[in-house]
Amino acid sequence: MSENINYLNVLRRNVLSYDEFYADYLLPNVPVIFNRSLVSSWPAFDLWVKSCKDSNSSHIHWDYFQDTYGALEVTVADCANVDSFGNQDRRTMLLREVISMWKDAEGQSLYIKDWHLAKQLEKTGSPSVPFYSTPDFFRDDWMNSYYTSHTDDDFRFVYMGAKGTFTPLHRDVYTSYSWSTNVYGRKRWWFFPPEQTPYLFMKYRNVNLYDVRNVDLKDFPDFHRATPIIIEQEAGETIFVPSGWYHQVENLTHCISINHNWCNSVNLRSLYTSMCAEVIQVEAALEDVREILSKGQSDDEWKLEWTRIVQDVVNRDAGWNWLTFWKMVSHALHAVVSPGSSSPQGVSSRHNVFPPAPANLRPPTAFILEQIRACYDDFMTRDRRECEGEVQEVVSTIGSLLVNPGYQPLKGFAMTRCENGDTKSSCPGSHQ
Ligand SMILES: O=C(O)CCC(=O)C(=O)O
Ligand SMILES: [Fe+2]
Repeated sequence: MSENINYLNVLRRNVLSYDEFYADYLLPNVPVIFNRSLVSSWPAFDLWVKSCKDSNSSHIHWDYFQDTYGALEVTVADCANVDSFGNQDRRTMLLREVISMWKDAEGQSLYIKDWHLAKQLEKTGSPSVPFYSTPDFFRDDWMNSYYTSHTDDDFRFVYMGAKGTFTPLHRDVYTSYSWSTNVYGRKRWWFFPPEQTPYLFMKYRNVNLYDVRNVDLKDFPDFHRATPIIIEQEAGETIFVPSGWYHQVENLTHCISINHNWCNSVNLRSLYTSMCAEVIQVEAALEDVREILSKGQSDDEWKLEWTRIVQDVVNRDAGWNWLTFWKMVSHALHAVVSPGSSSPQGVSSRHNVFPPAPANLRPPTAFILEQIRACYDDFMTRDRRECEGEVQEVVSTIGSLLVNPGYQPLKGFAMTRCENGDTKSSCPGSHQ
């Protein structure tokens, strides 16, 4: 493994315009690090970190964490223990329990991950100060815009761990992007461009490498061909993690970071493809269920039930399915073609903490529509049973909006029926 020098000269950049970020990093899908000026207005730096002027050093403001967030639940990964699926063991603890262990120099392998702090504070209506805001480059974020306004979940996280804790090699969920800002401490990152993904997998097995610092070349014989970008991220710096790049992260000191997983029109096709792959995987795993279902029922009955079961399992396994994907797209598309109007049909709205990005902080409208249309057109070629019920309602609206951006769906959109009794999509270009 040798370091990839091709990207290094463009990696650290001062704050740019959105158009430069879009052209130089989002579209080519390559990483970049921004300096502290991107996030200089964040209260977290003052609230969470105490500077000692005399020694010109700083440390984590533990008392603030204890007093303000101590009673909150956090998910803690134990970096020293791997479960039977090859993931770090996870458990739920109160923040104050973890901090008191750290104060006693215990629990050095514990790493607080995926802590939904912003969501927790919003839920409890906490009067505490908002600790950060999303940098402009990352506001065109369809995942958080949809999830925060329509579900109880989100992809906005805080990470906190002692020196030596780490996140094993992975690709972000659904090939989403991430961005990650170090509020305190230093991290080392390894980045592998997507074309090097095959070097990170076992020969003949669909298992990726766990720790790039400890590789058995008998199991991963092509790993020596990999040329990762290795960088050290300082406090205050923000990293953009492109879509589909495998990466590993190690905390070189005690660290606190804030990160989001996110997506938009630029990586939408990649998310769509990852959903198709997830469906294939679940179908293969449920082959015996398929056999049982197919016995004694008409083709149409069992196939519809089978599709529903697969979508249900995809949802439980990956955290979303076609319905969520298309609702998210619908939410974003609505904001592009008819900003200011109410949410699309089939989607209930609630308090909007993450509004869709304004036009100057997103790609050109024609590009956005083109990306959605590509996914839509492909979806229309898939088994029509995936587009039934609520999915059909949402996808129909998307189809209509793509053709006629001023389209206003009627309440209770009617499904048409084929002569043989099948439900049939009434979206333009439906799969028939
Ligand atoms: O900071 C970490 O440990 C992991 C962060 C990460 O994987 C990400 O932001 O995508
Ligand atoms: Fe990641």
